[in-house]
Amino acid sequence: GSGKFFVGGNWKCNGTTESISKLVSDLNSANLEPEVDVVVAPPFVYLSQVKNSLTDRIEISGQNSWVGKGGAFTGEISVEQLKDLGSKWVILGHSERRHIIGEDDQFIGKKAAYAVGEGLGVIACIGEKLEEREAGKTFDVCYQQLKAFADAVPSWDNIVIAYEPVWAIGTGKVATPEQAQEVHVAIRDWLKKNISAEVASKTRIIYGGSANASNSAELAKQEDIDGFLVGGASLKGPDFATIVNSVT
Ligand code: G2H
Repeated sequence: GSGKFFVGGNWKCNGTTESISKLVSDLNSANLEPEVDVVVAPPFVYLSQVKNSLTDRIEISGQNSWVGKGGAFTGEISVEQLKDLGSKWVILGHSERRHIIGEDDQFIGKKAAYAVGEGLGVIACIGEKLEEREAGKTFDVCYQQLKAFADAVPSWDNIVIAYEPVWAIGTGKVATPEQAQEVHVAIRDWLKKNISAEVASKTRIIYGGSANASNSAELAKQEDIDGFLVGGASLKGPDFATIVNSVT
């Protein structure tokens, strides 16, 4: 793998004041391997609650951010506001935003460029749909989404790539370690050819899509899997801790 193992919990649009308070207290009492970067992404409205109650051992991420400086953009949250509340990261290009909300490659690239420029780390998500995999287009789709990030961002220092095959997201149908490894290698090769050997070897490539406490250890053994972006299983503190501790 490349650098420190990285595990993010993407809480998506889940939780209440009460359930999040329970989750935070479970995370605060969990034993987490020291050699892992751990990040959670609560819904915006709970960011302050989480920041004010969660151990500093775990960093905070936004689940999205506005494409530029804040202002008259009803319903949006700016990078500046995320930073103000203590976020170090933002998730961009998640498939739910691509395919349900309709964000396209260029818009996502611009968002990433702005966030990176303002000093926020970006968890840059890419991944193919089932029909694209079945049509043999997995690499093409991933390369196109990667290129949109690459064309826009000024630097790769603060970017983690999350490979999330859409058919594995929230479906319980996790990619096999071999399927994930194959794409992670392809992503690293793409970075080597198109950015630099240094970026290819330093950039963490994490896996997302039905990662859980029972399958993370096998996936984490793969040479090019540098961590996880976890949805459903990140809502349970002990399960999330198990995934964090699956570092090899
Ligand atoms: C993929 C993942 C987290 P889940 O979206 O980003 O969610 O683990 O629920 O498949």
